[in-house]
Amino acid sequence: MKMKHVIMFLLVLLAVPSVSKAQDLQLNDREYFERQGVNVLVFSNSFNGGFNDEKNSGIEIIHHGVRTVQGGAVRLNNTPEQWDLVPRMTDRKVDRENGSIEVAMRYDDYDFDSRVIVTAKGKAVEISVYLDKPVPEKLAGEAGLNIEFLPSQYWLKTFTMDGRLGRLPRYATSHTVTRPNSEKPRQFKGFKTYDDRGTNRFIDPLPIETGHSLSMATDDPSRLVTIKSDAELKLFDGRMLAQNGWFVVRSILPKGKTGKVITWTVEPNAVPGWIREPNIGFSQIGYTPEQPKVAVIELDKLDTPQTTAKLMRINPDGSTTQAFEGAITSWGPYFKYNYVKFDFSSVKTPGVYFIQYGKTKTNDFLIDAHVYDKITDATTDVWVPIHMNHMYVTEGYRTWHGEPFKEGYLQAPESDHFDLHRQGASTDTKYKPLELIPGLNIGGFFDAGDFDIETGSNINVVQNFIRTWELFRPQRDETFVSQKQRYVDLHRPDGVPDILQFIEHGTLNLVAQAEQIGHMASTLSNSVLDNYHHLGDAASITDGLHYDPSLKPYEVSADGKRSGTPDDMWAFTTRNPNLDLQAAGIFTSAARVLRGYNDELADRAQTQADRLRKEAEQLLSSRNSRFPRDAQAEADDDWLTGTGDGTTQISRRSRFHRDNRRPRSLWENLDRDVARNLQTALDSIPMKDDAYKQKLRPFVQKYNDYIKSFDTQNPYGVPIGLGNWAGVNAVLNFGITVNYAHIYFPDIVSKDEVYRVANWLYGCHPYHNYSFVAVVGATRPKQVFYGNNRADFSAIPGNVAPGLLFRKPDHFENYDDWPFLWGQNEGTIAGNTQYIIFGSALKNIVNPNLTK
Ligand SMILES: [Ca+2]
Ligand SMILES: [Ca+2]
Ligand SMILES: [Ca+2]
Repeated sequence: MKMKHVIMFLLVLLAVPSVSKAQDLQLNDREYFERQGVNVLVFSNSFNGGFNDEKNSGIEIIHHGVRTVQGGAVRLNNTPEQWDLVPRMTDRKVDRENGSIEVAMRYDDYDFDSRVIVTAKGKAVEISVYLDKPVPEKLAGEAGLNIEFLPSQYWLKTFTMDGRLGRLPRYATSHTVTRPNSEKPRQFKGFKTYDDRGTNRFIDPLPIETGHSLSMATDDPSRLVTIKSDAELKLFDGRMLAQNGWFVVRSILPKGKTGKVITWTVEPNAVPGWIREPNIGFSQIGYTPEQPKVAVIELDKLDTPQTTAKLMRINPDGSTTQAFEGAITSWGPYFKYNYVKFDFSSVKTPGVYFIQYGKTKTNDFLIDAHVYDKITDATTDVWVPIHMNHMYVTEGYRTWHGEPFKEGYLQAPESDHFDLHRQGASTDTKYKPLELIPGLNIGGFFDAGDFDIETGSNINVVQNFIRTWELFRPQRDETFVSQKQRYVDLHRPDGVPDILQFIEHGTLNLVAQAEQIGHMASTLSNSVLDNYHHLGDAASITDGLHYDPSLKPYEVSADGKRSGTPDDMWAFTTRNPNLDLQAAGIFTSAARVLRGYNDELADRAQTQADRLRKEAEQLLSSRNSRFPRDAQAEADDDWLTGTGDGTTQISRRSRFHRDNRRPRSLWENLDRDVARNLQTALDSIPMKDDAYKQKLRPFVQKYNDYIKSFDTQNPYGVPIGLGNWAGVNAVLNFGITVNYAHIYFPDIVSKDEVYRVANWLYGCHPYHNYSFVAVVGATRPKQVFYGNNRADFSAIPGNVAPGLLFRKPDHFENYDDWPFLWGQNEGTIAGNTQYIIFGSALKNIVNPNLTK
């Protein structure tokens, strides 16, 4: 045996006893219960994200490879919403001897503690709730043991409750009651997710069924889960309150009792001998003839790898022939799966192909010199114009949205905010709290799946468009934009390059902020939570009428211009000179770009740039300044204004030395961390002489080693993030730097490296092989994204998903039938415009004549 084979053989030997010997659930080394086809996780992920209930936490079941059950915990609502209170995990104990995991959780708002113990019992787990003190009076009848089932994996399937038959509905149509607001457990920070229209009552869903023995998905062995309890089980449909709700099973905790108060026996069915289908990762865009072509195949750890795979060609007459057969090579284990590779780089004949690995065939894809030609078109022609705020946006017969926020923006009062913003005690403006700040309802881009203008993101957007314009001058004109009519029409050329119009649109809002407020707002955002989670036409988020507190809620003034409904958006205006400095940089470069196209706006931008820069410098340098200096803001300002020089420029993420607050030089930063700082150095090359470029060479060499280091870190050769928001921004950053390193130093960073990130984005990644970009040219893009049309299980073309969300301890996930997890499916305006730079650079490398 060759060494590699010996290792493979040993791995198989090691893997077998721990999983397949016993068909009972076992507590494994990664601290979850496992049998073939079933993983039961107990607070491997706890409720501690930035947005309360992210449907990612508590007791979870990964059932035949799909995380279909989560949210198992003591909860205070029949069907918890995102902003309902979540318990804080105060302790977690793993008891290997008894095969159990104990979790202590606490609701600080109600001084309420409980413990949940999950114990393996044969093929089932027993879930028990223990109380040392009875349920607090206020929560009696409200606190219960809940667990949630993923609607898209359970709808249309059959269930039984105590033998009675039912079918889980595709759409929410069960029953609700209303109850007095005084009975509702408080929501996150006291916000309200609902507008009760003056009734003073909230909606409470009624159960679809109740009983003591529930089987979910009796018609699908891979989803069948049975729950039995002496306590009453209630089955609810969480979508009655919120489109992102799940099916909920719940037992109310008894009043006045302590000790073991509820026990459930939960048995997820396992399909005998189940082995996950191989996930063949490849680029759904396809490949150019000369580029490397390596499929990464993700295998169940119990699967035996094939020795070869085939590349099949689909001929123009519809017949299929074998184009290539090649060896499968082992990469090895990465988290829970095993990885092998199939290299078919030698196939260079243009055509339509698919991969055949054992019995698994992929969908078809192209090998052709032009596969990258259109990769940014959906993003620039469709996604970006649809996200233009304060405009009516139309496409053919369809109106994407009317003109939003016609009543403008009010000065935010001192407040905490549900989207992680804050308005300090001082407004730092001449406006009184809730006074109208004129002129802000112009220009700007919706943030992401929500509709606010995050100033920092909008600065990034304009910066990304300016970089794209100055580097590639794309003349593409597919969008009609009339600022006078406040009207955007897709696929209607108007004689002006669209990128220029996007720069203008972003600048219009940012300059208005500087002029009207005097400095940059942190955000222009919703004032009430009940219109923040809006899904639908952006123009209907607010009533378009000025808020007048002298009127009663829902009352409209006689002249039809004012209403008593407090729905107007707010401007958060606490001053941040670092943000002002960033804006000043943008204004200088926007003025440069807009000169000759919109001179009036160019002048206004330059005026604000000069004023903001001067005032920001004063604020930052004054001895008793309450503002810490932000090196990134200065670096961006340097780059954008073209004033950076290689000796004083500061890297994007570096910080000042603590001791003397002296900025580190670029070279010091490159010495410390070339991966983080090379992009800044590359951006300056056009302004520098040859000596600068020569001095950079050894750092580019080091960066090339860094690129190659990913080949041993994971099977996919790109940086893979493990955070609570999947890592597409880091991957795009990496891709942009690789592209630029290749453009300026092709003898060091070879052209082969620029395809790494493209492969990852377009389908060569864990979990599934769909393209993360809803892009032109891909055979199988993702179908659902967390865009503002997510309630329709749809996508806005050109969106870029964050991608693979990591769930501890070993699970990567990207749902493509459930759009509502923002950490894996929400494209953002900053990320999508970053993608335009990445894509423009890649197109330009592959086909230099393309973008002009
Ligand atoms: Ca936002
Ligand atoms: Ca245009
Ligand atoms: Ca209003």
